Amino acid sequence: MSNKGFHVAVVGATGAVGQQMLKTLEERNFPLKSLTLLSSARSAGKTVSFRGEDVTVQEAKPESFDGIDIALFSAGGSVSKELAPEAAKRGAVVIDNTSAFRMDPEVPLVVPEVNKEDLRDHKGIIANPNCSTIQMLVALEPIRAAYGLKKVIVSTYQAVSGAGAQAVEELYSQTKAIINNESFEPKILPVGSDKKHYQIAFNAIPQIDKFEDNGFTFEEMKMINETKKIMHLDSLPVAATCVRLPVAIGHSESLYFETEKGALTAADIQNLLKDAPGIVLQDNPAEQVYPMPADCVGKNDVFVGRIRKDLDADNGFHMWVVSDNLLKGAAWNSVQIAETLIDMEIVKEQ
Ligand code: NAP
Ligand code: 12T
Repeated sequence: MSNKGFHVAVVGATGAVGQQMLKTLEERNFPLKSLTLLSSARSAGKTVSFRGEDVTVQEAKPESFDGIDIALFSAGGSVSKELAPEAAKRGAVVIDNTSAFRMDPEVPLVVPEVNKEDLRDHKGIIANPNCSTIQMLVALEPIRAAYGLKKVIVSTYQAVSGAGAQAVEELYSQTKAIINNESFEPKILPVGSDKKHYQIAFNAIPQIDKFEDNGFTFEEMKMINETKKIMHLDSLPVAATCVRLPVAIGHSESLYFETEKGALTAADIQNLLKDAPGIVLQDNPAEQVYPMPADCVGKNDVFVGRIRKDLDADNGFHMWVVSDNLLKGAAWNSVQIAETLIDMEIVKEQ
């Protein structure tokens, strides 16, 4: 650690997202005065390697946040509801990865490529959007800014790591059991279900998170409501269908959108996205070039391809958007928010 920088805490440091947060802080050479790793009592006392040193994980308590400048939360909604206000009260800026505060009007919900100016309004807690929302909005924002958006329809193909380390373990163990002709009992997926669990290996489950009364799942409603909030477009029509696939890492999305401006071609959209921040364009059907989750693992970018004009609807386009759900979808977007707070001098060194 150094004399310059910030006192940072990571809550949920032993989890699938927390581990990627630590890797991202290392890779970005984040300016750290100290690093506090927090978890539940289960993992307290374990050591985790950071920059070649062993750091002991501690049980998260309100007092854990005394003296902390920036707290990255990724330990589930109930932990955030209880401890994020405690951290904020002690002067930390909280960047929360759960859905606990995302729709709170007092809490900025931020994708830096889209709405970093909203960070200036924070009151101690900033929310990191849902993973599927983030990658969709990185791809849509340049189109909104240049041509306006009239409508968005998205279908997702989501990786199991979005549902935590236990869900990844379930995919591996079920795959092995099926190959070896052994019996197994689904226990984790779909998340949000307290009634039934289904096979994920060699399957596709059209439920992520619990069902709402309107027939949409909570994951689908997160994509719909968060998009309107982040883009400041309360009346933009958005619809989503979220599906879990037996992929370990990397969410894919089939996106349909209509622009306000007419007479555009697929080339216009490609030209816009090829130089846009946070995007890598991989779009060359002649060479079978398009994004796939296996290629995006470990990368911070959002990959876009298969851009084509709809055959019937005026101003309608289709595209395919892929990103590492644990990085831009979670850990990297959170650390990027922290870096942006420092760049914009919203958080200053003491
Ligand atoms: P995970 O692999 O299951 O890890 C959960 C982490 O939370 C572990 O470090 C665990 O510590 C800790 N934890 C659990 N209960 C706790 C408690 N009472 N007090 C303190 N720490 C506690 O899950 P994950 O995939 O990393 O996801 C964690 C959370 O991040 C999710 O619940 C979700 O809210 C959020 N998330 C957001 C996105 C997004 O779209 N932006 C994506 C994925 C996840 P132990 O080792 O002690 O159990
Ligand atoms: N249950 O919005 O299961 O924090 O993939 C993100 C992903 C919750 C969230 C998942 C989830 C979130 C999942």
